[in-house]
Amino acid sequence: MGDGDVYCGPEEGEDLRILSLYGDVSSETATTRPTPRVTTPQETTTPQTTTTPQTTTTPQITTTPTATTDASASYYCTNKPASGVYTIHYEGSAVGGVQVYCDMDTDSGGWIVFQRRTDASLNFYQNHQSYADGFGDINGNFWLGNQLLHDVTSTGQWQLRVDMTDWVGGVAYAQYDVFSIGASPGFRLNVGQYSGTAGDSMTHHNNFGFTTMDYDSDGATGGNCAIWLNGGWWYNACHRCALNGNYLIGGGVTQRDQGLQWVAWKGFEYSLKETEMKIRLLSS
Ligand SMILES: [Ca+2]
Repeated sequence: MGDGDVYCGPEEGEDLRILSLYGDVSSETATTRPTPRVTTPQETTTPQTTTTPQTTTTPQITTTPTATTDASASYYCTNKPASGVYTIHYEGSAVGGVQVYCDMDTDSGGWIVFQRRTDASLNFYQNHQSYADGFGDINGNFWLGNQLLHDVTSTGQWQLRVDMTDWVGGVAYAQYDVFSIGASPGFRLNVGQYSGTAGDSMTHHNNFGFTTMDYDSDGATGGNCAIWLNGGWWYNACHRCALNGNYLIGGGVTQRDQGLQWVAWKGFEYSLKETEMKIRLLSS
């Protein structure tokens, strides 16, 4: 949004309220949906037989209790043989589980990836329901879903990691050893204990709800940060990081508050090339 531009209402993105990869879902309710609305391949890209609960011959000697009702590490991305799509189970998940992308390469692996930006192919200017349910392609650009984030992080202590790349080969990350998301509709952010190389831009957003174009829970009294920055986020008034804005092809230095921003690393006038956000169980 350039200087002087003011978005006074939802008209600018009206068509996006029903725009998703799954057709018009605006009349549905969250309770009727069996799984997050993230597209997944028909077949997982990696073998599952060695890690699924029914493989009773596999000794689970690390952190995996056998009780299937316990939200334990076995339900998430631990002990997977390689990065890829896996079915996980957790308290509140759909019958049959939910497919997620596990990052098994970064810092010893075990990460559930819940956001990825690599190009401009997916519009992240989505409404509250879409962010709750998730959208996109789990092997490409996607948001896994706020309801899943809440369900999963409600039990145990979780880490958040954000991996980022710039346009000249630079990489940086931010990690937080405290991370959980509150219940719908607020999906309030609880984050803390930063470490990493990118600088801490997330603590600024701690304790704020998730604001979308149609749900304002930010710290800005004069308007809606999700409209100003073109994507849902846990805005304060408004941001020190915002990774769900419009993807700017070519990226790099841009107008203030545009694109994918991590201010502690690149300032307010730089849009990143790639981002991934992921969570890992720190302790049950
Ligand atoms: Ca506001």
